[in-house]
Amino acid sequence: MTDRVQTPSSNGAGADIDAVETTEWLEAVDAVVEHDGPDRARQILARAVQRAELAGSGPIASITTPYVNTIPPAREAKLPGDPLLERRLRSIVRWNAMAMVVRANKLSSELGGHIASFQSLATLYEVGYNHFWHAPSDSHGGDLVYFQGHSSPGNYARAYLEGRLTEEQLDGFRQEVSTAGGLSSYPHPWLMPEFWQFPTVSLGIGAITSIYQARFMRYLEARDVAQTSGRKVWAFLGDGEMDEPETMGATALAGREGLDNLIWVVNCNLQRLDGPVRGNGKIIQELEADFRGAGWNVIKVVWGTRWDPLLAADTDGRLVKVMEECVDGEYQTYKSRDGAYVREHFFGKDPVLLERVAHMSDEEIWLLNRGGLDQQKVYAAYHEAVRHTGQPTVILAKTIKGYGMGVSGEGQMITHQAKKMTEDALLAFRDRFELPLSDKQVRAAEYYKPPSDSPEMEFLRERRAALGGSMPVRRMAAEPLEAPPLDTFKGQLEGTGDREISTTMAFVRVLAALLRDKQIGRRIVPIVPDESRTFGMEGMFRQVGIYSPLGQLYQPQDSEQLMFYKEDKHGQILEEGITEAGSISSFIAAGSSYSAHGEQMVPFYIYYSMFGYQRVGDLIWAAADSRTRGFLLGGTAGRTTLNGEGLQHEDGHSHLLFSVVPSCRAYDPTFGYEVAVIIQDGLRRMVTEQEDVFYYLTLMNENYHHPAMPEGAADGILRGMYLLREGSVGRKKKVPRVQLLGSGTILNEVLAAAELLESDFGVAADVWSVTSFTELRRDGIEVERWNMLHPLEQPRQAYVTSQLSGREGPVVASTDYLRAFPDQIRQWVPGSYRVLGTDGFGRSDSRSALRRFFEVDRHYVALAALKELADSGAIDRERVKEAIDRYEIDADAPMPTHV
Ligand SMILES: Cc1ncc(C[n+]2csc(CCOP(=O)(O)OP(=O)(O)O)c2C)c(N)n1
Ligand SMILES: [Mg+2]
Repeated sequence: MTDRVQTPSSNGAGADIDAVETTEWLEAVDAVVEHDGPDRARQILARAVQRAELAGSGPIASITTPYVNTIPPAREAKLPGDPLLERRLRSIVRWNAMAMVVRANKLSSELGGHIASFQSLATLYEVGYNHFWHAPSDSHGGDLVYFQGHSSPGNYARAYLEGRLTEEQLDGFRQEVSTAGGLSSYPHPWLMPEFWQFPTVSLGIGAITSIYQARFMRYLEARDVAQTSGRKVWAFLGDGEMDEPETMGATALAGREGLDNLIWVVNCNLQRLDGPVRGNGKIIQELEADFRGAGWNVIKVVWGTRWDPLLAADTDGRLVKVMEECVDGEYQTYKSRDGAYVREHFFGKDPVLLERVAHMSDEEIWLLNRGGLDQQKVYAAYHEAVRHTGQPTVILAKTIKGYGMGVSGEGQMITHQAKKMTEDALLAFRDRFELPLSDKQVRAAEYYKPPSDSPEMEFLRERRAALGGSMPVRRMAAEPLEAPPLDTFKGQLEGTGDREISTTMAFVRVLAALLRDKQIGRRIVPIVPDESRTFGMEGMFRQVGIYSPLGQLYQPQDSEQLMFYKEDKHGQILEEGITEAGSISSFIAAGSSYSAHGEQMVPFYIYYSMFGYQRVGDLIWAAADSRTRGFLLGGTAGRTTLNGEGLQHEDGHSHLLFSVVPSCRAYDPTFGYEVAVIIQDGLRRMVTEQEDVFYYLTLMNENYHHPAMPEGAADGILRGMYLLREGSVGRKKKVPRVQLLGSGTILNEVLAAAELLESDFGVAADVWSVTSFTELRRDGIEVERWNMLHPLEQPRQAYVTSQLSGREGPVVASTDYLRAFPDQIRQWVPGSYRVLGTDGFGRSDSRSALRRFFEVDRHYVALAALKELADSGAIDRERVKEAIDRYEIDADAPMPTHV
């Protein structure tokens, strides 16, 4: 979409404004080549190119520019207002952020917290707060800022000055259970739903989700759902965080789609937790090349204003040469020492430079500041970033980790984890930032808030009022929507008659019906990572189109066909390509749109179940924390149902993984009507009631008949189980009886087992469809807890118990998942309970061979039931052996987990 090496200054370059001058230059090059050879020409041109880049030309021939600021001083927009006042305000924020961590750890050092990271970030945040970030208001939709997770004390300190948090709340930092209104360690919408918008502390997650957020804002606009232009997404990332694959993994998308509503600020304090990020290199230069290659506008903010005269005088390039030769490990060490050390070890690398700074005192050398800590440089960078068009912008800001912490951490290896400050360091901090605190107040780490009518407080209020109010702030709900009634999915409720279909197909039909729905249709967001054809969804390409900001610039190969591949500026499907991390990021953006944009959207993200939680579990956790609503569909699930694909594809555990997410409702439906009931009720809960839950449904690709929905089944489907088949023998005479449980495709094996038990062994079998062992367990846990806490009251009964008690015979469950999955309900099953499951690595074969191998097929279900009956004395043991022989079961086959 954009020229990959385009920069602000090269915008519009092209027309030759002086052809004669150009010819002279070219002739000069020719002459050099002729006299001194091409090597000499390269040498001269490299110097000339560098000179132009230093003047702010942007990159010319290479992908990186010299190790100086991208914006030359002459082009800087000037910070409006009173710089000293802003410094004083920032110093107060710095103090309070530090004090809250120090105070919490005086109480108990087990609470933890971080001081050093925010101290390196303070200027980068405060310039944003004072001049750039719009809160949502009548005149602006609001910018979305992804704050760095472990710098949260900086945000709390700001909120305190703005009157949003009290001192008691600051003192409740990291004490959310014992203190009313205590503050969460990191940004967690789940814990502070009116404050934090985006969970960022798991490194890399803020990065990738911010890209897809910016992209989703474009989508909302293209789909005519919301006006999002003029709003920016800002993400603050650590330089160490850049090593996470999630951080850099989607930068090309942002470049390709020209997301100029996205601004990343990388706080290059040169350190991560253990030590330097690139001790032997330079992180800023490395990132510059990476981002430029990905099509981003790169703004380096390396040096502060105090360096400007030295750089201006550096006509021979000696200073820049030393700047480029120094590695980050050295830059870190300089800032942990003093001016004399910097003189000797930095300027001392070149005697001419030593000479050049001879007139400066050690103190003056020490005060040579870094760009990311200089409000003027930061302001200029932000000013350019918000105006840049056609590309996302990354600001690479050089700072100092633990800035101001002195002996307690500045530039020190151990600074990341420092949560205490020595008294001397506290006093030095006070002096350095000129805070009006007595020694006693300093020693007690008292909070400081200037009087309400002080210039600092007036400025703070005036700026935030001008920018629409306080930030961060999170919207908890949007306009409720009506969920379509259940008969919208009539086709699924009535069964398939003679036709055999899969639950995936049933789901696609449900989705198609939703897309057609007048109320909710345009709010549905289908998300697929290159698997539409696998799931039989390719018909939707043509129907609703694949979103592309460019539309379709080519005639698709299959254009003659009815269902051709259609990209469209207004397309509805997010066809993400092969990125599950990107897809789940889109899921988060869409599923939290009610909050970020005040518009409810309903994502349906369908993928190979094995490449779901297992692959992107931490992002799923972030989705839950974000209070995301929507549907995840684990396609072609089960360890024996996706039979040909083998070990890496066959999922026998995604349900267990999802069972750990408190806000996830997970189901393993067998029939189309179950899929319809679950989705309809999910919509009701999410878009009408606006509960912050999301759904996980497993879908299969095995075709079979789907019956019509039995009367009254809906409640049981949602709660987790209902009786599907009543044993037919034994109505008149007394025969042994069993209760068989199953889910997903294996429920069909269970139904077949019931027939075998009746016809071959005269045993009556009732069959239950268990749509969610996980929901049943949740209910059981809650009931058990209530009973424990209310010993004198009438005990309540778990739903499983209420269904199975009064029914006769042992209980046997079989599913396409590990035994631990049905085992979840064991303690609420009355009487004996035997579970079968697909423990072990998957492999390829026919479904029946695999089900036999994993011992979950109809014959094993029958065998297990007979064994339970024999153990209870209801039948003879011989009958169990008879089943083994009749069904040709190899009693000495190895455990599937051992092979
Ligand atoms: C995925 C993940 N891994 C590890 C951590 C633990 N952790 C928190 S901060 C940090 C170092 C961060 O360094 P950097 O990104 O440079 O940020 P800085 O604090 O220097 O600004 C680590 C390892 C985490 N929060 N998330
Ligand atoms: Mg860092």
